Amino acid sequence: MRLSRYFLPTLRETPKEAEIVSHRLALRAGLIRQESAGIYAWLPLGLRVLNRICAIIREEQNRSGAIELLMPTIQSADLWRESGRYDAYGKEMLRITDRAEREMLFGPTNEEMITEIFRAYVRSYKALPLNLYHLQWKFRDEIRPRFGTMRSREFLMKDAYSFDLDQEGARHAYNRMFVAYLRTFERLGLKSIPMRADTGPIGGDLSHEFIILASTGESQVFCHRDYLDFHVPGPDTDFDSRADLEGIVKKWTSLYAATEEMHDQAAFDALPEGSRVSARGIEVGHIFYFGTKYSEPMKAYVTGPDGKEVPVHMGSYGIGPTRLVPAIIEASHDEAGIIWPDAVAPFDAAILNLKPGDGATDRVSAEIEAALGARGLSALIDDTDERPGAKFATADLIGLPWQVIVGPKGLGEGKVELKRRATGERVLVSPDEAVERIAS
Ligand code: P5A
Repeated sequence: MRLSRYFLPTLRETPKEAEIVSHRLALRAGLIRQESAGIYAWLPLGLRVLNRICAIIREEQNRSGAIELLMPTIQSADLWRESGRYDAYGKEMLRITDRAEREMLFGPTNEEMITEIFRAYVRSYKALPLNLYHLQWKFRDEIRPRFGTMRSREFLMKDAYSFDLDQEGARHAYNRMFVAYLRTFERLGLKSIPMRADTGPIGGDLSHEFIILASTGESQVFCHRDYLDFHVPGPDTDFDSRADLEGIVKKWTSLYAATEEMHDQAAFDALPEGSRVSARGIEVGHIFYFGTKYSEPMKAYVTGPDGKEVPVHMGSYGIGPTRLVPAIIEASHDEAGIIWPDAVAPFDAAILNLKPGDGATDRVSAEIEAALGARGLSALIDDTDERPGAKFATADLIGLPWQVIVGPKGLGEGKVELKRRATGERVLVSPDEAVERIAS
């Protein structure tokens, strides 16, 4: 992709309204634009990151056995009256009336709708276990939307919903998501810690928030330091093995870890002093087991092996992709800008053509892009007529993992400069060698 033909509206000035670094960098690097309070447009570069995050989330959901569908954003109020949440949800729910005066709403979550879909088709325990998920926009009329897409009113959520015959089955479904979340956040370059959490308006009594430690996090959290070095299960994890998953979850819940609402100061104080971590955290995922809270009032019953009808046991499991973008920036940046982890970078490399219009720099820049493309990697060529200094600053700001600097002087000796954004390390190499190093 050539920058001169792309749409990358970067800002030189630091936007005044942005209080935290991820919000400042997301605006300056041209990832997002605020359209109303807590409502954002995703600009091309930001959308590429969001799409890569969603792709990793999908892979790990699918690996764990969940099945993707897509439910609408607009829901009927009657559905929410069945569960009793229409009134309980309060002002956070955006209520809408259609032309026929029917009461509708912009979904803040989908427990009711998925329960309606389930009960319409499933009658027997033989269809279980079942876990259905989607990636869909949500709206919550938050009192204080802030920090850009970290806490917005309109936001993307991956929400999964599990259905099981009994509590034991539901526990396995919970463990599947628990492990899938550990893997997902690790692949996104983040260290997540599952913490006992309050269930709020979703309900139930078993719940974990997945927290990323960050000084700008909105929640106060408490945990044992050893979690920071725990091993995350590999891709060969057997998601059908109840014993294996139980073992992993036991280990990951064996030490103290709680959000402020669930904090037990005495238990925390009992940890050796050097093991106590009391820090700010960002909630990037939240999982719930709530049994028959929705299936009973909404009559989602299945016939068990003994011929008896029972309400199905459910859980729900959320990840916030539009929150993950700033969470990753909080975890990975320096004074010059963003440092994208390889797995989510909007392009794999920036090619800085220091003299556009020069036959050799144009040709070599295009050749490097093509060679990277042949290896399944993407590049953004800066072919604008900005000064080299401005090109370096933009490249550091947008934070692609590699920079290939193509100038007439270096090319005279058959070399380009290759810079690793994360370490600042630079080497002079041939164009072929640069491609090899980026691809390896
Ligand atoms: C679980 C899935 C739920 O809504 N119902 C379906 C359950 N859980 S939750 O904790 O309320 O939200 C799940 C995740 O969504 C993200 N999130 C947000 N992201 C940006 N702005 C917001 N205002 C916002 N609210 C929730 C979080 O990542 C959260 O963990």
